[in-house]
Amino acid sequence: LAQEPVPSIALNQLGYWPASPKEAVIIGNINAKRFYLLGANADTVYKGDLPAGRKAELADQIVRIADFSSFKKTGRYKLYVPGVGSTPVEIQKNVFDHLSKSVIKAYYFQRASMPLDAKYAGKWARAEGHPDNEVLVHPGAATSKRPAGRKISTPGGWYDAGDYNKYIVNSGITMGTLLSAYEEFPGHFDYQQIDIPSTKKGLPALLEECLYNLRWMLSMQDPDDGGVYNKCTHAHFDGMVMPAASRLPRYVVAKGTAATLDFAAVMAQASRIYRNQVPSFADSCLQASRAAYKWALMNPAVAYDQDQLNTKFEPKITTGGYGDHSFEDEWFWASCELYVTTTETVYAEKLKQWLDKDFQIPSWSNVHMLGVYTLLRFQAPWGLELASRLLDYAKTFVSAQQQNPYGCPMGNQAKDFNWGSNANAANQGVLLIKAYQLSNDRVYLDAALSNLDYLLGKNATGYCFVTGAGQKSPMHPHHRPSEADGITDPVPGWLVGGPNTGMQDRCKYPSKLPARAYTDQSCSYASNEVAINWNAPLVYLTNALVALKQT
Ligand code: G3I
Ligand code: 9MR
Repeated sequence: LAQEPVPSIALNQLGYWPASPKEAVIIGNINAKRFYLLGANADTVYKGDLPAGRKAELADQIVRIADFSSFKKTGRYKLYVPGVGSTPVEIQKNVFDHLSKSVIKAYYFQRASMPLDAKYAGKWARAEGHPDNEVLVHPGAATSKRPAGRKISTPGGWYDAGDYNKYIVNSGITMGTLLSAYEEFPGHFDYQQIDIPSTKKGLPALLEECLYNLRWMLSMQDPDDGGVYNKCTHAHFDGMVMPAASRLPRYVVAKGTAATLDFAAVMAQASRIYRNQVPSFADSCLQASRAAYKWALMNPAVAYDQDQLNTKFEPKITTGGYGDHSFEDEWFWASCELYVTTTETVYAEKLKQWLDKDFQIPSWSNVHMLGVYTLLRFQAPWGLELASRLLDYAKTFVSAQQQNPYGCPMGNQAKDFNWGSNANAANQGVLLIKAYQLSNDRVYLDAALSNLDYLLGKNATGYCFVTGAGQKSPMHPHHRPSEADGITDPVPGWLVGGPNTGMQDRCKYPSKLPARAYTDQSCSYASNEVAINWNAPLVYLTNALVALKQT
């Protein structure tokens, strides 16, 4: 018999802005009719009624929302529900300030090909891993000028996730999201101080960190034809070892259309952003982008199909595939970025073909929306139409929020809970921020905030899904350095994948229900891994909120 779950309180463990909606979710079949906010001396500073319980189907929980939005006084309180217990609540204007930096700092911890110095990395200092200066051209990627077994150099960049491989497709959406955050809120990032090494005086921390991955990406382009390799990888996933202990051969594998167009998009965007501060780098980016786009024109639909390649070439490669088979979204995104950067009509003509495509929250396999965001940012000719469609789309998330038992847009449908579901919540947040900027209607901002509440603890699992943040956060992410370093605390600032109905690993999950299919065990790569593309929308969301200051 399933045990009756212990009643609990799920809320944003980092806290709430004084001016924003404030909700906690009381989970369980309880008798209490009221909840209380207690001050430092256990004095009641606020009390509110609890509504009747509501069944949350996707978690099989009875939930009640404790709404204390009208209480606006800053301070540190306890939320108390008789028969359930109490939990701390913070109300401050700065509740997301530290988080907005630590989710960026996370990328520094992920750097390949350099040691992490204790000056920056603290107790997570470590030796260099993967110099990647002698990477083999895999037979599936061989050309006459770069035959199989030729050694090339492709150092630096960030490890993708809990593994030590570097994938262009996933770097694409990651860079697009991070660079877009910068382009939307330059004033905020220009003054942000983050403790990472500086290579260029005056370069904002976010751009400094992004530069590290952009330089790696540039080295993944074949200078002879402009095509871009899908990944720099071991043949197989490593065991749970530190980077320096992972020494098996590295390969660059087949070029592909998705990788090459994602690369073209990112480099076109980078060439705008680094133009003033690092002009020669900006020139190289634009040149690389154009060359990649040309390769794609000649190779418009080359999928990376790892199973297929493994029937033809040795060694077989079994690391992440990121095997995308539809390219319209990559064509659109690359054309948008090149159009905005160069204003050349060829790119405008191209992107027009896909302007009418339905909107979807971005994912590594669907980057269409990144193009839309860029067109809107630069007030491209189609801006009005796109803006009104974006607001219509954003409204669907607002109504999802109104229907959701936990009060967030995230999690009304089982399909919200796929591999990396937490990134859906963050990407919905990014979209809602855009809707807020376009309309100035606070309802969108509040919906974005409520998805951040979801990620920081107001969810069916009660976890704050970011390492090192909140009272109950993942301690055993599927992240090789965190697992192998002998340090109790995982590397901080990382969003884990989150509940995943697929449960594709062989871990034991406490529940198989969509909203609760999460387990804080390092075996759980399907629910508890970290990844650069999942952190990126959280970087965007948290920094946008801090920049907008509607506290
Ligand atoms: O495309 C199908 C769709 O048609 C179907 O309706 C749906 C229902 O399950 O599945 C879709 O495929 C999913 C695919 O992602 C595309 O979204 C697969 O089930 C799912 O298993 C697959 O998960 C990917 C996972 O790798 C396994 O390949 C994740 O998106 C992706 O984020 C993850 O990425 C890994 C890298 O390979 C290696 N590094 C770590 C990284 C994070 O876990
Ligand atoms: O560690 C790997 C993780 O980064 C990937 O997301 C995941 C899915 O591709 O695979 C993990 O590796 C596992 C492999 O697929 C199966 N054997 C156990 C590996 C975990 O240590």
